[in-house]
Amino acid sequence: VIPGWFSEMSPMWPGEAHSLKVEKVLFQGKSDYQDVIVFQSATYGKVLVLDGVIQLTERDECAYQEMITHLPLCSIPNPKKVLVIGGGDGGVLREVARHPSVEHIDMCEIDKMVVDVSKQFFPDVAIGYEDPRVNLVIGDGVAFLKNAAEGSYDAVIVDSSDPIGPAKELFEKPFFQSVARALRPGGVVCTQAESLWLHMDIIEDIVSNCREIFKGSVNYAWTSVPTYPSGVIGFMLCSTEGPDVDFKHPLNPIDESSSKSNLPLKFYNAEIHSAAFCLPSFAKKVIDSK
Ligand code: AAT
Repeated sequence: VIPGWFSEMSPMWPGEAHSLKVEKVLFQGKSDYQDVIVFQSATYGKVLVLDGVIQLTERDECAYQEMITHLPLCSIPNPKKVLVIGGGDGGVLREVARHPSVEHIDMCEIDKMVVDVSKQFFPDVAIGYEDPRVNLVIGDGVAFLKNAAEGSYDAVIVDSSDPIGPAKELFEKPFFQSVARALRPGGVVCTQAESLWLHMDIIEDIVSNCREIFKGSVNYAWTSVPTYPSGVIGFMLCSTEGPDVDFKHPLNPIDESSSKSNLPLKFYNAEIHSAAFCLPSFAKKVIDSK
């Protein structure tokens, strides 16, 4: 460990550790679920760390939050009711709020400390909480979905941490089954689905579970996030049986002129949406064969 630097170490990426120079530690706490740290970095703005793992930096959070939100919501006409699991920083809420068709957003985050710390240190991210359509529930996403009314959501976005710690069950088959149950016919889900470079085994499992459960379409997409392990992160995008969803050809573009916030998109556009589904050959072989 180099003094003055944060190194991201985990058994999920053994033998490597991306490091950021720390200017100042702004917050350190322990919640009921995890260790929470916020620090000012030299080159990526403020950084939120849970159990030693980077959740977001101010500089590159757009690449993740915009993609995990707009890949599903721009793929269906008129999304009205949306559920977000995790995402306590509020960034996904900020992005969902760009869609004028949305009438109601439920959000279930397990850790209230993440919500409070984000409001205090990441106002440009936590701005998502100011939207009047948001209903925040503090609780476990697994339990929330078990109790959700059948067929009630147009889209579910699972902005979850890695499968070590409180998010473990969010990567397992019963969870995907309850997501499918909560979606309307032709509804869509987008889940955080780890790195092509590091986690092909996890991705294989998710893909085979999803092919059994989701009778619409099942796709993997990815984006570039320099401060996530290996610099990339992927998403599992699935739809339930019903009206066809062609994720690769978005039909519901964001009309930035109608957006309530004046903030322009930094990363997402229609071209990068389609491109996100192009996979390197080594991954295509595995994912297509599942
Ligand atoms: N948008 C920032 C990126 C994240 S945040 C993941 C969130 O999921 C955290 O706030 C965490 O508290 C929450 N969470 C974890 N488990 C559960 C659960 N069971 N129910 C509800 N919320 C949960 C993801 C970063 C990805 C990092 C990649 N290495």
